[in-house]
Amino acid sequence: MPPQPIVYDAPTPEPRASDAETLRNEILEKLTYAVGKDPIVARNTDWLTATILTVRDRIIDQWMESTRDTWRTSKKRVYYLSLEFLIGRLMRDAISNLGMMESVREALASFNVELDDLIEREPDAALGNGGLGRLAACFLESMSTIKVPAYGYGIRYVNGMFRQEMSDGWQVELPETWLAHGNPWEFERRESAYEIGFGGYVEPVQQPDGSVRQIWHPAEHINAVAYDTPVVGWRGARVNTLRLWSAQPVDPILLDRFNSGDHVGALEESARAATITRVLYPADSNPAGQELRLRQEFFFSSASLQDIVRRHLQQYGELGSLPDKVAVQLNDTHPAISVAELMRILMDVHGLGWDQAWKLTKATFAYTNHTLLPEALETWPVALLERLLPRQMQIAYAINAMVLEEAREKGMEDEQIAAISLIDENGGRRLRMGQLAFVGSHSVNGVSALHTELMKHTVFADLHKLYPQRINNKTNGVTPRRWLMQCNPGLTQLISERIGSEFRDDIEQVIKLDAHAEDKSFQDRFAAVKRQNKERLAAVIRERLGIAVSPDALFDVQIKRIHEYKRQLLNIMEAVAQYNMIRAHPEKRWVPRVKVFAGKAASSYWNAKLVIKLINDVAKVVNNDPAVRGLLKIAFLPNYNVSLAETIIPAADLSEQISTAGMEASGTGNMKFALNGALTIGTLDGANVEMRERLGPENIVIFGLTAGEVEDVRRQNRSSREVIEASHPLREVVEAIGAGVFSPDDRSRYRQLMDGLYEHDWFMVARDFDAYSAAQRKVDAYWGDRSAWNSMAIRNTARMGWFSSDRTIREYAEEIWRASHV
Ligand code: B1N
Repeated sequence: MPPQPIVYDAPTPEPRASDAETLRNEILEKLTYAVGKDPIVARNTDWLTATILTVRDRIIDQWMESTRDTWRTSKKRVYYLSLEFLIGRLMRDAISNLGMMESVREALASFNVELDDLIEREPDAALGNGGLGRLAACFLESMSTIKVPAYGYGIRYVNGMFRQEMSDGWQVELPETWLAHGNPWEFERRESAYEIGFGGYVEPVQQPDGSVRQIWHPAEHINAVAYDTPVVGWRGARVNTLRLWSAQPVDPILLDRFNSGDHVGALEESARAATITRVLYPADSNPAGQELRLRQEFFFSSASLQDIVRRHLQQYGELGSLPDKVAVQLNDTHPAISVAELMRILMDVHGLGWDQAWKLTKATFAYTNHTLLPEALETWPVALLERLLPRQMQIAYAINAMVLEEAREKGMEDEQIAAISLIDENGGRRLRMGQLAFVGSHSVNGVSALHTELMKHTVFADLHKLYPQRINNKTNGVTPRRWLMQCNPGLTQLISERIGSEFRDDIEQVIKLDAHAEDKSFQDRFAAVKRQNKERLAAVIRERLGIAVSPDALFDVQIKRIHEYKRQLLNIMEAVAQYNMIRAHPEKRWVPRVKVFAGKAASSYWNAKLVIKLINDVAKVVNNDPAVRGLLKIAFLPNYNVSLAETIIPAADLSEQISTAGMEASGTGNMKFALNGALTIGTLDGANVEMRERLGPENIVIFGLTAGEVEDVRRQNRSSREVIEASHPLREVVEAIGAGVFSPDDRSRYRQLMDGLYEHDWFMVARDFDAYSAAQRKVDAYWGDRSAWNSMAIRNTARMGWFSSDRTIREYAEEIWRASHV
């Protein structure tokens, strides 16, 4: 296809003004003509839609300008392929980034509508599980902010992350329907549709020049239709696109089957297509090994690559320059099949030879690893791939042969070669997606310094020997717009009063606050902001749980997915120990604490669900025991999501980051808390290690085994029995929970969970217990000197600027993508 000429001086509408008066008129116009509602009967959801449509117009002006700029300047485009984008609500983010907060508020007030009420009405776009999906969302925002021309590519799930309710303290999962009232942010692009094949066979076809081309004849075809959402950077610097694919049948209805009376069969294809993009797999850090998941992965990979190649050809007319103009980042192995699919597109569709196709593929892709948990490393049965994606499997075999040949030439032994092989031969042959992504990329990165080092010595040890330059580190970050400026306006205001406003444009400037950490009057103001945020959270806890908590207590928070390695169990067990101590020693001066938990468990993860129940069981006893005198309160807030995090994080005094060392790749919640002035209690795991370096060891409470020590204990296969028997408080807790003290309705409910700690303490809950307890008492002591506490809190905020996703993205842009940015 010859490149289409692009006309750059095409007419554009006048950019919209954003004063309150103009906004008022336009909101009314949208409400009337787009929503079709009379303001007399309009509800908040109608006003919300009208407001979003009004704001959206301002974004579109900048969106078109950004897109044109990339065409005009021939800048390299970055494509972030991710099965998850946990973007949450978009309206406040957009309004705030466009600097329209006050004018929108004023415009709405003239109709007696409260902007904050509308903000609360917007559903969360929960197209992700946890950290990995939220990281993708922070990255999108930062790429717009620092002006990297970028696209996010993912799936438009009809049902995102499930809604969590509690029934008698147990988690129940309900479908989440974020699209129920329509989605005013998205643009359906019917014209951007691609056919995605599945199944069928591969036919070698002799070419006129004597070469042989493999032609895939899929048995099944499904259309991928694009839905675009604009992503606004800070001060509207740039607007990038989040392009989500929806599966649609090629033939919506098979008329001949319908006419012959087979009414259900006539819609079969339609139903099969719809299934692919219907629901997000609610699995965090453990793979969902079903065929539908593989279909999702290939579906969005293939659609994205076809789109990328089409756009490149349209502008440049040839494929040799692909890696100069295109960088594709694979967010974990979920899009790893892309390596084989791009090879197929280059060779079978565009006729490139193997060597050139391989060179271009490797130079185009980069891969981010997010976990080392062995059970989380994706592999797919070769038999399934041969049936569903026969050509891609053939290519994977050929890649494998080439890599193993290279390894042998470099003198590697059989054992090492087996470790490198893309095919896992142990128990049914499976394709290892991590290995495929590794060999098909020029860069492989971990998400914290520790995690990256562990990658080199564990899963990728042998590939690292073969390609020693490939592994690199990019420590995660979070966007300070959402995670400071928007969620904590009080603190943001206070900071700018003290050090000026430059930090809004360059978050690393918050370091200037450091000089004010010992200033008593500033400490008081800092504490006053925290107190206000705690009052807000206390109200939420009262409304949702009927539990009264005092904002004067220390708010101790653990919010994240429920997982054994994250050790919510350690936290609640320590709370039980504290409960025992308060009752045993009523004469002591205990620090009043509110323990806040929130998080979802994967639907099939029994132990995680049991821990939720345990937290609720312990809460019931502790919260209602008069002997506790309100000194300890436990609150499990249901349905944790991005919006709830935005309420909880600014209100935290203490952030729990207590994973078994070596198991949390990075963590990003840890960064959000510290940025908002919470002290961290944590292990030397993930990014906690780098936080300690930047905060100074005196401003973070570290405890427990190191990753190396955990490895030693495991290697020696040591039981935790002596540990439990040697610690009186620990033994008391294990025995009480195990005997059913907190579950009188079912005394054996936690028996196995507690028994397991003696011989199978894989997560070192027992082994780290005393150290954790001691660390908590150290926190109590710090809290006793409130001025010292406040100065630590200020230093946390001041020194967290480096953990901005702007910094992370700058590193990706310079060191991996070689893409332009500011
Ligand atoms: O990715 C985050 C890290 O900060 C966390 O430490 C890490 O646990 C998280 C399979 C995952 N790793 N792996 C996943 C998610 C969904 C799925 O289906 C694995 N999530 C992480 C960002 O780097």
